[in-house]
Amino acid sequence: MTKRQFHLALLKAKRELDVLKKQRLTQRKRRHGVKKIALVGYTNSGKSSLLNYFMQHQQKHVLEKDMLFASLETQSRQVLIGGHHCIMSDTVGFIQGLPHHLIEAFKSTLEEVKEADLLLHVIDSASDDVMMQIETVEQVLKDLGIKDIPILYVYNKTDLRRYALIKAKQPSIFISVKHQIHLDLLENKIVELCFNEEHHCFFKVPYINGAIYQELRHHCTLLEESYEDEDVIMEVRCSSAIFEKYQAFRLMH
Ligand SMILES: Nc1nc2c(ncn2[C@@H]2O[C@H](COP(=O)(O)OP(=O)(O)OP(=O)(O)O)[C@@H](O)[C@H]2O)c(=O)[nH]1
Ligand SMILES: [Mg+2]
Repeated sequence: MTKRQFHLALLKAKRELDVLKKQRLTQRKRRHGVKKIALVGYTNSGKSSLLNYFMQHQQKHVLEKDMLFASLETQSRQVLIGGHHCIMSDTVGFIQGLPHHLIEAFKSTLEEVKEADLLLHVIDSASDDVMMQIETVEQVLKDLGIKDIPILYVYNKTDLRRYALIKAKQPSIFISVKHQIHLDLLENKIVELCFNEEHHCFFKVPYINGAIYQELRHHCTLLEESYEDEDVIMEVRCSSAIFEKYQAFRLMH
């Protein structure tokens, strides 16, 4: 791709992003409650392919292409993971060296990521730049202020290279979407992180954080609840994903 083509692609992306921003606002209002999983990762790593795999029994497909910025919008679909209904969001691919004026536009497409219970960081394990790509994505997440949402590192495209050479970040899983390798293990891992309620803990939620309270009520098994002057104390059983995500509200003993 020439420099000129690259800039034209960016300009086109910017225009489309403005339209999509409006659509997303209305979409987001409609959904809450179900577990949310967001696919993040460098451009071309296989995010849309993975979402398509999970939606293979449904009609609609998301755009999957070997090109820069194939996915410009955050597309969310309802999928079944290990028998559980989840919302899975495909996001715009991250990229290094994005021109300054486009960074904000890209970040606004990632608002959805902040609301996720689990992030699947999809990595092209066959890329020569794998470390740079992982770091770029982590920097974007950091810039978005995301630090408490659990991440599963999904090393994709293992059909292309001897992935044993990669020192994986944890927790991780090695898959190939194209050849459907280890996708069952991926599904198990997601269930383990999202649905196994292995934590027994207390949350202290100020009354002014009504939305957080609702989320916890929806995602946890409530054992007991008591009311203080400004907070509600919840004793619950919850998954690792919730345990990490709402860390700031957890009562430490
Ligand atoms: N060899 C191989 N190719 C794959 C695999 N998974 C996806 N691909 C290919 O990688 C290319 C990019 O896949 P996408 O799913 O569009 O990637 P993406 O992460 O959504 O890309 P952006 O939308 O640009 O961020 C496509 O040509 C896919 O067919 C895999 O497991 N092995
Ligand atoms: Mg895509």
